[in-house]
Amino acid sequence: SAPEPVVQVLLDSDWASGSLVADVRRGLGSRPLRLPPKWLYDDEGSRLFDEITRLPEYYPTEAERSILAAYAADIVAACDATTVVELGSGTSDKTRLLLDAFAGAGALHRFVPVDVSEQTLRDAAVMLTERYPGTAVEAIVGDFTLHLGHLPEGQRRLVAFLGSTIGNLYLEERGAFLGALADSLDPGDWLLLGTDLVKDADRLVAAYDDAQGVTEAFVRNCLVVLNRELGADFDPGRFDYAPLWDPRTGRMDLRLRSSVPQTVTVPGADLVVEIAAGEEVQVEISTKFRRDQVARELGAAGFEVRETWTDPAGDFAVTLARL
Ligand code: AVJ
Repeated sequence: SAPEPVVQVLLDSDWASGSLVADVRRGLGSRPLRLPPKWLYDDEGSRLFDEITRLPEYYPTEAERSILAAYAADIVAACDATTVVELGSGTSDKTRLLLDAFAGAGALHRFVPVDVSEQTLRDAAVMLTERYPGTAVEAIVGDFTLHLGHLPEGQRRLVAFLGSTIGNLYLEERGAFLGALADSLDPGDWLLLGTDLVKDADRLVAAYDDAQGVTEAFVRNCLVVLNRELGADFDPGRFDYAPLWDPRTGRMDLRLRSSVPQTVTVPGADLVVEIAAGEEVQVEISTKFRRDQVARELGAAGFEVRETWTDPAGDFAVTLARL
């Protein structure tokens, strides 16, 4: 019979427990109002995000895929890893380009996908076990900001953090994350980081304000999550979608703006929130980088950039760095 993937569960499968309540208390209990983007990815949110990646305006997914398709063999040749860890792995769709190259070179001894979504991860782990028969698949249901200390040891590791997910973090959070990642790795281990690059404002705004309104539905879904998980009484119709490109911070800020003064109760977080007309809830940021900035932030955490690949248009970068 086919080998079984190993799945280690470090997260409570009950979404309403623990960190959602803490995040909501912190984010909606102070100003500016804020919700961490992690909670956008329930089943419906994951479905909507998948739809986003196929929108004509949303270039990052295709750009990164084209980089991995063109340079996966170069990435394998440039590093000496035999364990690949993927943070925020989802379905590991694009990652298969990388894994195929590692497996083709006989260098894929172990693959460790890490994701908060248990079912997606279990399904992916079964699929990957079948696709890479010589590879031990050791999945971790966990949060990449909390569970870096649980990464398996014993082989040279490459940690892949793709999709510009790092752009969801604020500058200080990126510093803390990269520092914690460096702490959990050994000197000589590798990081493969996907980052979306600064570009024309019109293209950036279009990528987050698509004509079909899929991104708007994705951002609004966070209110539905809070209503379901914490018994909140958000009326999504009383908020307008307000995406904003800030060239000074290099950020797309995705916000919901209250169109009326309103009182929202969130029983599960023991919270009553008075929201003024025009007041915004910050739901997600998507940082856009310059190449020197990527190198600087990696360097500050102790990583040394070895090589950077971009797509022909220069929209997206994949950076290989060594600790
Ligand atoms: C998954 C964080 C890379 O920032 O582009 C896409 C999320 N949000 N459209 C991004 C997202 C709205 C996406 N990341």
